[in-house]
Amino acid sequence: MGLSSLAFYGMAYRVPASKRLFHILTAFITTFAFLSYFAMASGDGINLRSSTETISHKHGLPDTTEITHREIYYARYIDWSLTTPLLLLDLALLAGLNGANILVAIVADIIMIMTGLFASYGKNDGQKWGWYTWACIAYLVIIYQIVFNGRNAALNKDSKTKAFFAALAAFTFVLWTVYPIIWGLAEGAELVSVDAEIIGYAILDILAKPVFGFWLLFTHDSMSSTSPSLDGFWSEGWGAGQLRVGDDDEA
Ligand code: RET
Repeated sequence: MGLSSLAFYGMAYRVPASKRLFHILTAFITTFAFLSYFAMASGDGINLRSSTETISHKHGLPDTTEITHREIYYARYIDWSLTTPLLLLDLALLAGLNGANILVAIVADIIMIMTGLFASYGKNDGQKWGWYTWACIAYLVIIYQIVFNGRNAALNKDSKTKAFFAALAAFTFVLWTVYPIIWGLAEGAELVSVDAEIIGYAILDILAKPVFGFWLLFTHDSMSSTSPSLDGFWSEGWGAGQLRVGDDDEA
């Protein structure tokens, strides 16, 4: 993550400021992920969840309640709450999605990650799967915005951009759908170990961030049509004709 961040900042430096939006967003994504992995590797951003489990006994013995513990890597959720909105922004800008739809997709995404975090700390199945359900509904809203509305918005773009958006959105959709499956098997049903969970998420994170980023930026740099060119403050700073400090004093 660290190396790909350096590569993305380097790639940003090589293009004019007006063409740097995708580079900067993508470099932020891997920078946040690098910091989150640094936290988890050094033992930060992890704590224990205690949940209660009811054990029913045969032969007429009364049910007993058992308390179980599992490590929760909450740094992941801080990372995802910052990086998944930026990933969606990359896709939405590529498709040319309008501002209202982008806002809905990003708010749904933040809801998905926050409710996912609550699900992870669920003390019983009701809390765990209740929060998980809200997160899945939020995920469906994101899919609707990016896949359905995004595809419609991309129809107004040239054929190369359209095809590129379709491929990148399909890649993202397939990858993102594996996250709730891992969650269900790991933090949810506890069918897989914490180690397997770490490996699963690590593979997905590498595909969803550096691989996504290199694909986006290399393709983008070779296709001038995909890049929104941002002039004004973004590339020039406040200059003559935009903000004239002290105008009132001179009058
Ligand atoms: C959770 C659990 C609750 C249900 C759903 C989830 C979805 C998570 C997703 C995460 C994507 C993360 C990415 C990280 C990049 O590195 C929170 C696991 C639906 C889609 C792309």
